[in-house]
Amino acid sequence: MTNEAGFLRLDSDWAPTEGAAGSLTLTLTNLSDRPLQNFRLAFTSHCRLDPDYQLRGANLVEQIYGYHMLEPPAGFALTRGSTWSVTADRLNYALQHYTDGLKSAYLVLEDGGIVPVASTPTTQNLESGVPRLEAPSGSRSRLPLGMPPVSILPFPMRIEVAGQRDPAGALYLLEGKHESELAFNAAGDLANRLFHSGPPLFGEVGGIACMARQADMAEEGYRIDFAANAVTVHAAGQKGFFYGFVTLGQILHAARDEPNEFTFPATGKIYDAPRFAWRGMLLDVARQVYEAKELLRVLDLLAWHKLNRFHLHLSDDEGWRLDIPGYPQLAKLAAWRGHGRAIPPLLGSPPECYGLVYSRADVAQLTGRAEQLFITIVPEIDIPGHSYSILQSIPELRDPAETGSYRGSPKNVLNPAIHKTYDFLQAVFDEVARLFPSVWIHVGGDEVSTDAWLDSPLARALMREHGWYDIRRLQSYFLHCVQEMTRNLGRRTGAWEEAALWGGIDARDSYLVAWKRSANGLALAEQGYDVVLAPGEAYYLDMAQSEDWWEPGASWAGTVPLERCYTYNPGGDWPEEMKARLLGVQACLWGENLHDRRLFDSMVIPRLWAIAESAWTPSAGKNLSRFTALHALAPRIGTRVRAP
Ligand code: TNX
Repeated sequence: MTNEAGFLRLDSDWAPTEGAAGSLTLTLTNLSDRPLQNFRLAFTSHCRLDPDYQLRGANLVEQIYGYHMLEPPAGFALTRGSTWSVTADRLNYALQHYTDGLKSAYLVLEDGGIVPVASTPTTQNLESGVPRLEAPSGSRSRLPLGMPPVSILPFPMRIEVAGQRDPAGALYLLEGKHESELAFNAAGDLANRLFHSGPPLFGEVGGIACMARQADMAEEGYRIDFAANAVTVHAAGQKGFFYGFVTLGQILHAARDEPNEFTFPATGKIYDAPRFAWRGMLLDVARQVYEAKELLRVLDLLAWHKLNRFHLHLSDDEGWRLDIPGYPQLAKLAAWRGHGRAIPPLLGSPPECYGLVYSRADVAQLTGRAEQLFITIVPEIDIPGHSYSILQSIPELRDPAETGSYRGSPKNVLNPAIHKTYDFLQAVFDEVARLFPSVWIHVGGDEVSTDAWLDSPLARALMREHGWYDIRRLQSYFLHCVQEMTRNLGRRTGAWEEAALWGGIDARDSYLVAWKRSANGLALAEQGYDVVLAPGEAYYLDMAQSEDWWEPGASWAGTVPLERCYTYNPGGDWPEEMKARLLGVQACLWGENLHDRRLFDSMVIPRLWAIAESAWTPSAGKNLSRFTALHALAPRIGTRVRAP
């Protein structure tokens, strides 16, 4: 690697054009001390050149998703201090935010050497600006009148408290049995990991005495009685005790940090139980890389807000994260992107090798921590679509007669007519089931371009054999086979809403996530499926929070400002008789726009806490101004929030 970082700069600008997706102009400036010749420019972006693109000033050498390699006209030299401009007309969509544009770039020299290029965020109409990295600001509002001065998020079902106690001492367990002790320790360890400064919230002696009493109530419910000498938590078992102690930890934390506004009550009661059994978050660890220790931190944040499902999206076109016995190519190739590798740099990744494989020890650590926090990690292997990384590393899974690409993208769909596909999947699900105790295994099923199978003679032969005329029938055939595998492993199948189409998977041991639009959830329930709602227009944390160009995020589902996220009422329009099919809700954080990790906090917080409140608190108990006053006290990723 030639070390000339900072000496080559790539600026990019997007200009809208009428009736088309606009044009993107790239300008490479040579600020180095030597002229450049015989080079190629590679860049990654979210938007792509459309199949009928037009380029001015360069030729397209290669394109794979948002990876593009351009070549200047023959004989072109980029002298010192000069610039080279290229304009691309016809993109695959009209850009809305800077994150739709360029994410990384580099040069490839004639001898194969790589030169780094600093790419600046894409502008719109050459208007300067800076990406918004921080959460939308605004000073913390005060609690609305009439609200009890306690800080609990998600807010409990019913609360009647009064008076106040000195919050200086820690909560300690004066009296409890094995189950409540475990729960107390789990809540205490959690609080210690989340809050490093200040005296601990949970301790062994001193401060606020807690007692735990077994009671007949819902598994995750609890009741807290506040009295001058002690606080008593009633619950049916560990989960309820845990949530009760977390509530006490939150109350104490706010009473110490914001004593003018919040108190630790002296008397009264809290009655609490969750609205939904499924309170989740999806994290896309395929498009971007998260080390196991970062995931531990996410688990802590989920647990502190009583979320109980962590959907790990472990595979996608751009990456694969597990080592599967018998298929070493996955850990060697599918897990990595880089220049000249089976998967090129994508979505902001550099020319150097970028990726990660979770070891068995990593997964054991994650599932162990999740169990302590009463979270189920739901693993997802996204098939048959979104499988480019698999196919690039195990080419035998392609029909050799399949050719070309579709709609400008490489083929990324597993072929249901190839026997080896099922041997492969059996090995994958065996290992997934060995690693993850979750009763649910999510198998994807979204966005399958069935065009991919049209030119596969093997796929056509399979259709003839079954007398099928519609190629899409193959998708449900495939998913049924996969469901059979997960069933034989003693697990239930999760999938995206498309798994209900064309002869959907068996509803008896599955659940589907409705993501395209909220109304689809009810339609699935009417077909007999258990449903998790994760509508893009309200619960996709990768959506931008305003229309501003400098706001990070995607826009296919519109913008998702905090208010929209908070006020969405899951199942609010469902008829009563269908509600039993609504398992709950989940936030989804997809990774296309998250190569800059500084964006994580502002994309996730506070919108995730808004979703946590809808997942837990009865809809009549929600209150946006109370939420706005409380969420600023919540911990963030890696830092403790300071009161403004
Ligand atoms: C749609 S949600 C997808 C993902 C993308 C996401 C971006 C779903 C099942 N598929 O592959 O990352 O949109 O918002």
